Amino acid sequence: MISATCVAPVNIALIKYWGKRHEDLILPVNDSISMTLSTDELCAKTTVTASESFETNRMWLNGEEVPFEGSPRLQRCLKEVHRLAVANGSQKVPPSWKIHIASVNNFPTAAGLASSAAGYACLVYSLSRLYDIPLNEELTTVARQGSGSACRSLYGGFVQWHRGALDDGSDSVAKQIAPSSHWPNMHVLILVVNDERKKTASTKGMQQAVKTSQLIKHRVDKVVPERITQLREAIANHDFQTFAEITMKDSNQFHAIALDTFPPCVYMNDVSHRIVSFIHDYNEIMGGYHAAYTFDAGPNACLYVLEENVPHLLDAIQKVFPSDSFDSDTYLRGLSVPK
Ligand code: 2P0
Repeated sequence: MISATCVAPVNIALIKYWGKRHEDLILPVNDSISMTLSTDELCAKTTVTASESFETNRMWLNGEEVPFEGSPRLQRCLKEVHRLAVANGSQKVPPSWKIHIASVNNFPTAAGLASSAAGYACLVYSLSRLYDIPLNEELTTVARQGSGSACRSLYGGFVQWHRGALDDGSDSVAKQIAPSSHWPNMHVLILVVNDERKKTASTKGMQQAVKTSQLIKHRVDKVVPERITQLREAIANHDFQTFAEITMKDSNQFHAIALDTFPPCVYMNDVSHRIVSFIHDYNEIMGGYHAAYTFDAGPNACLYVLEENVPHLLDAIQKVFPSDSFDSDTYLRGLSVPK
């Protein structure tokens, strides 16, 4: 018997991935950029074990068994890992041995908090340790085939997922732009508005968007390429003003596309929109961008803020959104201030 245990954090996109050009290979229609959070906060922890005595491949998520054979994505990841093990000449695990996977998230699953990104990144990285495969761009193509955004969680700091041009997806890889030490005072506050499972899963939502949204074509051709260049420059120069503006605009455009999808996908709720207004008012009072919001496929807010501005912002949030101003199933709390 042989085992490996790893932890992988979530990543929060600054320029969003939304839409595929190939469903099975998970090839995106546009590049995206994210920041990976620190491992002490929102993360997945996975143990993979291979044994001669296991009769089938099995997986447990948060203690409950999930059907391994019923998940083409899990099977594809394992198949790709086997392929890389052969290509790398690794003989650590005999090919006939079956594996057991046990994974836990320390945050709500499928509530728009990037659980599949951390989950598949963690699975693929744990398998790479088990099979003795190096962490490199090729490994990101394996995580990508579990869940698109997972390829970005294999690296820390600021990461770009390149859409690539090839039909086989071999150039659709994640690359680190800068490690977290490059901008150590960049923090993220996560305001949990609602931790229920989202109504429209991302995979389905983006499929519908590609089919029905007219805005998505404009975004892919005319908007994202320029934003990628500008955001990379802003990160390189520690330029929070440009960083904040691009991040907020890209979140808004992603949700505009969700609404332009037919039937529409509504991920943000009234509390989310109140947070957007609050951040704009706050920035106006402060005389410049001191905080930037971004929302994924759910109502929860991620706020980017520099460390020196965290106490003041938290204080303002607590004044404007006292916890008793929400009904029982809607609440808001500052969850993390990771590095
Ligand atoms: C992102 N999201 O860039 C965007 C922004 C949600 C909103 O990546 O179908 O769970 O497994 O590739 O990766 C969510 O999509 O979808 C996502 P699949 P995934 O983070």
